[in-house]
Amino acid sequence: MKSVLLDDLIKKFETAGQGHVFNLFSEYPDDLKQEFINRAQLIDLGHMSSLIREVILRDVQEECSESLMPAELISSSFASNKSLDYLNIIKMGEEAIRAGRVAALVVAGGQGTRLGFNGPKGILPITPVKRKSFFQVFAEKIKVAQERYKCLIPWYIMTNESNYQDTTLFFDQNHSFGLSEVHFFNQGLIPAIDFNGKFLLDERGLIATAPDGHGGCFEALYQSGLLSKMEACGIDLISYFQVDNPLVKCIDPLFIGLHVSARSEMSSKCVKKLDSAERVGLFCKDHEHLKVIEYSYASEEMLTRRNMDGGLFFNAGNIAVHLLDREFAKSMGGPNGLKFHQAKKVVPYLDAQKQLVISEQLNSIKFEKLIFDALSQAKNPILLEVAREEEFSPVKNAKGKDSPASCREDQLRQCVRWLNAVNIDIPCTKDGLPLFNIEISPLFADTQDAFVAKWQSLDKKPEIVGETYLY
Ligand code: UD2
Repeated sequence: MKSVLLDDLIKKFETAGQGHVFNLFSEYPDDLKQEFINRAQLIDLGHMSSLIREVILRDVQEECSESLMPAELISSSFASNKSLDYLNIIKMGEEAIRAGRVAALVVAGGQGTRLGFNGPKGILPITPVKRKSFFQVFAEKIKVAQERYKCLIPWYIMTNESNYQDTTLFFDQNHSFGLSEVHFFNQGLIPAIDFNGKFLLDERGLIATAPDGHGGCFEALYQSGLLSKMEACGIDLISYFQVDNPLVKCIDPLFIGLHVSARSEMSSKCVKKLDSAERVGLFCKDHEHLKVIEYSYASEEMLTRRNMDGGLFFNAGNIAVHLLDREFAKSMGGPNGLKFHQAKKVVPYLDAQKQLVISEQLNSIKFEKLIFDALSQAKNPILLEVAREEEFSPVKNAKGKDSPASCREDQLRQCVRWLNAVNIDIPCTKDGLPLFNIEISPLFADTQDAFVAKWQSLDKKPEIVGETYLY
């Protein structure tokens, strides 16, 4: 880089109070210098300065107003009653899918630190018998939907700069699991700061940055040109889910039908909370707006408040399954889109003596945009309550609750329920776990109704006498 341009860059950082990041620069080899400059040039210093002012000077804390009430929702009984209204909604959803209006979007750009798994979380083996990855499970659900509705369902996968390579390689090695329309896009990166508002240098001496939150998908979809591609091929409904939940219904005609019939711009699914401490966001109504208050920002009073009947007052848990109108997603990717939240984290950094410091205490602030903040700006949002056991078993931790083991158990219990629905009894432990592993591929059936129909269509029924894989 010409020295005049470098001097200009250094001056900009000095003016922003971040000139210290160049302290070690002269000692870097040329390739690292270039990488440093490339990353530094991408940073919006003006935006960062205003974010830092807000955080450091006003120490903005997340607060939730007292005017919150429980969110209005469509109960899960709507699906079980199979009423005429229900059948009409399903028909609307299926028409939208068949018309090629729906795409799938999975956010897989998180850093997955709690899981302690090195690669991208989506490639982790997660099913009980075939040890399929999250990505393969989702791919099979999308494939089944394409075959059922005779349409093409593009799949957009949000990665971040550090897991993009491994993720795309995994799909190449697996020939995208037979899907023809899989698109990857990187979300934005944003610098982390110390408690004095200063950028940090990471272990390589580059300005420490982190993915900008799953809410970064709006801007990233726009910047990548994928929103324009969607418009060109008639996609106006985006079925959004997270990479860590293999029970999710990737393409759900009921959810899509409700969203379309309400002319909604953004809709969400929820489950009844297990208990007041469950680490999920709380859906609530703030005057006429649907909102999610993240568990980490909610007051103890809000988390534990009870109804007269003893149930939780705020009982609708966010499972991070949304439906987005394409034009709404575009508007959320613009300057009036989502605000940044701040989270205090431990970020290893290089000190002035080029020593890598791994602090025992929280030493930095990361900024992230959260997709559910868009709900309060969406017209006619729909909140659909679903059965937890059928649609939600996230993998967050290496062991215990919300772990690969607990998720496999939830998948096994689902197989037992589906087999019981066709009068096949499976020997189980007192916890309802089958005495042998069973796995039902989405290619065999992706919902209980589909399983019953498929099973009844078989002239020769498979015998379930030991470890079984139905596909
Ligand atoms: C999220 C929700 C929580 C509940 C739970 C359900 C938030 C803050 N909390 O908890 O309310 O719905 O999920 O499982 O959303 N991700 C990215 N890029 C990022 C950050 C995250 O793609 O920059 C993805 C990540 O790959 C994962 C998902 O977003 O699939 C959630 O990640 P998280 O760790 O931010 O949120 P979590 O799991 O604590």
